[in-house]
Amino acid sequence: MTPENKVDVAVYQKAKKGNYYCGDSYLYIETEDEFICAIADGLGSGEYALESSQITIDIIRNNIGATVEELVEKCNKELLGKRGVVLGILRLHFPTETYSFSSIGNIGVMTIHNGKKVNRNIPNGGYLAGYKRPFKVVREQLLSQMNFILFSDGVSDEDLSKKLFLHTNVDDVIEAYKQQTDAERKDDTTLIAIKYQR
Ligand SMILES: [Mn+2]
Repeated sequence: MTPENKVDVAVYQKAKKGNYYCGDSYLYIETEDEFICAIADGLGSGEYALESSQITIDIIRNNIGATVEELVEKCNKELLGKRGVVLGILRLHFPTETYSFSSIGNIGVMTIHNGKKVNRNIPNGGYLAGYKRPFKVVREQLLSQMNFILFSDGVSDEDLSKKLFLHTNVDDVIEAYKQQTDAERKDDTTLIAIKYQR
């Protein structure tokens, strides 16, 4: 984090046991006006799963400034005829002090304030593969200090212990996660710890 940044990030990522490719892709970018973070998980695993998840992430990278709604729709369009993906996008918008997120399929988004979960996303069912589908976007006020966790479905419910929420430092969140979870993964696993401070 440079002094101008408002957001700290730390990432844990590991491929499914025995796989060379991790089918999960992610990105995070901070600009003057916003911070955006996304995880895309290609259906199945291996090379084709990775291709679809990378296409999705590239679209988001090339459309900074777009709303979460616009990004989900753009990604969906580009995935027609390709392996489907599940997608989670979190966007912090500094000028309006709001955050918004959406999850299509099994990407978890959690918001944490003062060591307590504020919000666990209600994922929209299904996945993106080019077909029009309705989806919800949650939009809330951004408080002066908040933590967020984005994670793919390689993260189990038991893995999300209370301990993770007590840490505000992002490196401590990742360290706590590593200590309590198995080194061998049953599925591709991505967990991103995010801290916002005004
Ligand atoms: Mn997965």
